[in-house]
Amino acid sequence: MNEEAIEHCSPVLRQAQHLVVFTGAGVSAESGIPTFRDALTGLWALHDPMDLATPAAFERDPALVWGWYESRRLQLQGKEPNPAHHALANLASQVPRLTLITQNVDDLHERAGSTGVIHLHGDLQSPRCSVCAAPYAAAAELDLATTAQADGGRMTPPHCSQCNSPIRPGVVWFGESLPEHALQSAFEAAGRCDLLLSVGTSGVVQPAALIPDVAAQQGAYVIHINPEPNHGQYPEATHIQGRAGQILPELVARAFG
Ligand code: BV8
Ligand code: ZN
Repeated sequence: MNEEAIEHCSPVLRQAQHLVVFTGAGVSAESGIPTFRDALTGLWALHDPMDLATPAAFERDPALVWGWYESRRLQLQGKEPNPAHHALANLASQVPRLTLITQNVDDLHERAGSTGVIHLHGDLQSPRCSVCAAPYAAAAELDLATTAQADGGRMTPPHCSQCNSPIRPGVVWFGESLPEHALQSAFEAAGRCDLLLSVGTSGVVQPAALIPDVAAQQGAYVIHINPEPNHGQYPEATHIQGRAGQILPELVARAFG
């Protein structure tokens, strides 16, 4: 673990007045949720997420796309928040102001106790009608084994009770705009904060990847936590190399005792 970097960053965290935390799939990796960069496994090994996470894919084969998202939503029920999620939930009571922005579509931040989480890419828990956007209460339990095996993971999406159109996952697909209010709030917070902590993101997906830049450009201190060596996406940032589940609890303990 980056002893020196943690030593250097803990006083910065202790003095933060408005902290923005920006998370990616890496913060959920230690909960057993594969990141986007991990290869898909099992039934989905033949597919590239980029091919499935698009409006065209849903248009072309709604059952394949709905089956993929249902399998991810239901797998999530067996997962728990990890020490990184808990450290971030704990941090909210230690700093004067914390804004948590996530690219993730899981609900692990909320299940660890974080509130007011800004989901830039939607979430798996809020399917809606693909035409009139009426919310759809997804089946709490579903015997994933039988449904998934039924037809190579394909599951016919339910239909809207209002207009009978197919229900779609409540996530933002590639090529779709991000929710206006969420993006606006995220840019505003990044534009005002004095410290931005980026955790477990490859910084590839736009426009979310601009958030740390917006903070750095207005003079905020930016820290990245990632096990990969610094990919140079944000050269002016401080990089703590390591796993979020290990680094975050240590950083918070060092900063607040
Ligand atoms: C938009 C929901 C425009 C779905 C997601 C060409 C064609 C079409 C579009 C584009 C194009 N070129 C660029 C674009 C724009 C595109 C984009 O950015 N593409 C990329 C791939 C180049 N963006 C979009 O399409 C966005 N919309 O631009 O709209 C527009 C404008 C006007 C009008 C109409 C349209 C929409 C993007 C949202 C896509 N949806 N998710 C779903 O989940 O299925 S994004 C998806 O990928 C995830 O949600 C996540 O946000 C993202 C992956 O990023 P990360 O979170 O960083 O995860 P990743 O796996 O990459 O990295 C994990 C990191 O964790 C690694 O660095 C790893 O080292 C680290 N790690 C691993 N273990 C740990 C760890 N870190 C800490 N601890 C550990 N233990
Ligand atoms: Zn409808």
